[in-house]
Amino acid sequence: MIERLFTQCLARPADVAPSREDLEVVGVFNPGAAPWGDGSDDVALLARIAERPREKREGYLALPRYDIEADEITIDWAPLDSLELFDPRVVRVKATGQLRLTFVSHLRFMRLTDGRKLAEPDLVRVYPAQPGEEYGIEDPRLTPLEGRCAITYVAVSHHGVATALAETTDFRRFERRGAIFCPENKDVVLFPDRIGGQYIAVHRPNPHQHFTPPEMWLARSPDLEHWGAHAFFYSGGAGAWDAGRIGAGPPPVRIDEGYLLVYHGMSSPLDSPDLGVYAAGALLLDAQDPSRILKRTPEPFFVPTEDFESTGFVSAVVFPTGIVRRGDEVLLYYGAADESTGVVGFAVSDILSAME
Ligand code: MAN
Repeated sequence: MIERLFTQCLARPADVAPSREDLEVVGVFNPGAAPWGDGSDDVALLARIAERPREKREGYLALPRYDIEADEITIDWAPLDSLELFDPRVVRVKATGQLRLTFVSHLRFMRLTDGRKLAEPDLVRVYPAQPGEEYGIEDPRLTPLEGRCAITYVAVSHHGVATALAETTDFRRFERRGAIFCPENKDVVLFPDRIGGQYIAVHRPNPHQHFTPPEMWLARSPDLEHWGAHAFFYSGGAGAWDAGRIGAGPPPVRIDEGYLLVYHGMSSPLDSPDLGVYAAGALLLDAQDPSRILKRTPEPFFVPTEDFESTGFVSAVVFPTGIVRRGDEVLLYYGAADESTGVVGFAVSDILSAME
């Protein structure tokens, strides 16, 4: 493992105001990040805020969701014996066999000064607004692209987990452009440049029939809305640290040697009750043909070590979703233990030297 240049916890649930007094924030995590772009060292974050009701009812579990028509969070109270509980985040409704979340997420724009200090934690709130978003909007990735910032985000509903596109030019307005990858597909990130005239995305289909563990795929588009030329890209080998679950982290960044793609992985298989440890590795991709993997870190270079990464809503998770390059350093913005947001610095040269 390589040395961290610094680590800082930027925000915990207690630092964030809930949407309503009867709700508690259980997570401020998995943020997208981009340079503010006004000549300062400021960074824009778009963080995921997960909430659930404060009230507890004996024998019941609260299943929050967003009522799109009423434009507010509403709670379904489910008798405990009607549910299968196997994960702090998701439960299965026995009668239908379908999953529900124990929280509902929205997004908040925030401003960091110097990339490391949370100056404005509550600039603008973005709530679910479409039927495909009723169980929440999650894990946004920000990609500076052709003078604006493209946003890919996860839209969860009873139709499943899809990925949608939005864009912003001022880190205040969130202009939706609709679903771009149908369920089940998330951890979608965009390359910051067109390559061969086309936009490129890394995506992570999650097949219901498990002929394979989850894999990362590449797709191409002329306009960011129509995606095709789907091709397998990368998955961890049998028994590897990234064999069980895998997905792109932040969008790839251009460095002299090609594109650096940071991704998350975990060794436990999808249907295992053991959640294991979420850690991050990196791939170096050819700049002209990013489907060519030039090098990779055989082991994760970023694993949970700090208290706020080791203990939380889901323990032992570092989940990078934002990246800002500063010369030979990258700042990684990440979800810690599915609860807090951190920033960590690495030297690009150290990441490259850990690769084979
Ligand atoms: C997984 C986790 C949760 C998330 C759901 C739906 O269970 O990543 O945090 O809410 O998927 O996206």
